Amino acid sequence: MPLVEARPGPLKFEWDSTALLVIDMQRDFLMPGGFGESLGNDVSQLRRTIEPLAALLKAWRAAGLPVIHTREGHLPDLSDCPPAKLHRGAPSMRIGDPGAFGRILIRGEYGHDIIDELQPADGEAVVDKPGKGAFYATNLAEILGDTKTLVVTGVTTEVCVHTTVREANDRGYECLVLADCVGSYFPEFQKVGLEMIAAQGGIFGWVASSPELISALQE
Ligand code: TIU
Repeated sequence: MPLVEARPGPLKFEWDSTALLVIDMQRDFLMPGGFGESLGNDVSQLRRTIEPLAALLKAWRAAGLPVIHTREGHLPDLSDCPPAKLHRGAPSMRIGDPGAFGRILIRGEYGHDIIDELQPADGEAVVDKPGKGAFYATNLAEILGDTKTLVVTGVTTEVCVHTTVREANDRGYECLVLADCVGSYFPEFQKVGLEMIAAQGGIFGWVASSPELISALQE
């Protein structure tokens, strides 16, 4: 049984019941000039995840293991976007407004899609989600089938990654969050967000880094 060094302790799992989740690595969140930046955020804090994630994807695909990508976004008529989400805060651009990369977080627009560096490969599932959590209003649980362990990556650590890990935890999955492959616009949230997952004996799961998992893959 493979074993990965992690916090709060080593995680044992089986490759054939493990899937890689890549959360919301979308242009609107990661590209300079996009929605994330319009909220006043420093996108470089997210962009440092691109290189390690690309390396992980390469090793993961070489091993023939499943990859599931998610994208946060809404239908063009915004019928799946609660007004509370649409009107929250005071961003200079709102969901559905025209942005540098098309209408912000609208399915089918250039900005809604995944960044070039991490484009899904043929056959990999892409789950479109209207919420922060990847299980809410999606068929993710069906896609996962008998999967027991989720390797969780993507952005942002304290928002969509955390919400998804919490949803997964309540649904009985073991989550391994890779610190170098998740990113927050806020360094302090990155640090504390990861601590919150592994605290209390792994209250939401485990935290490791991608080189450790890649080594286990190649053993
Ligand atoms: N994917 C995701 O985390 N959506 C967000 O809106 N994150 C923020 O941190 N704003």
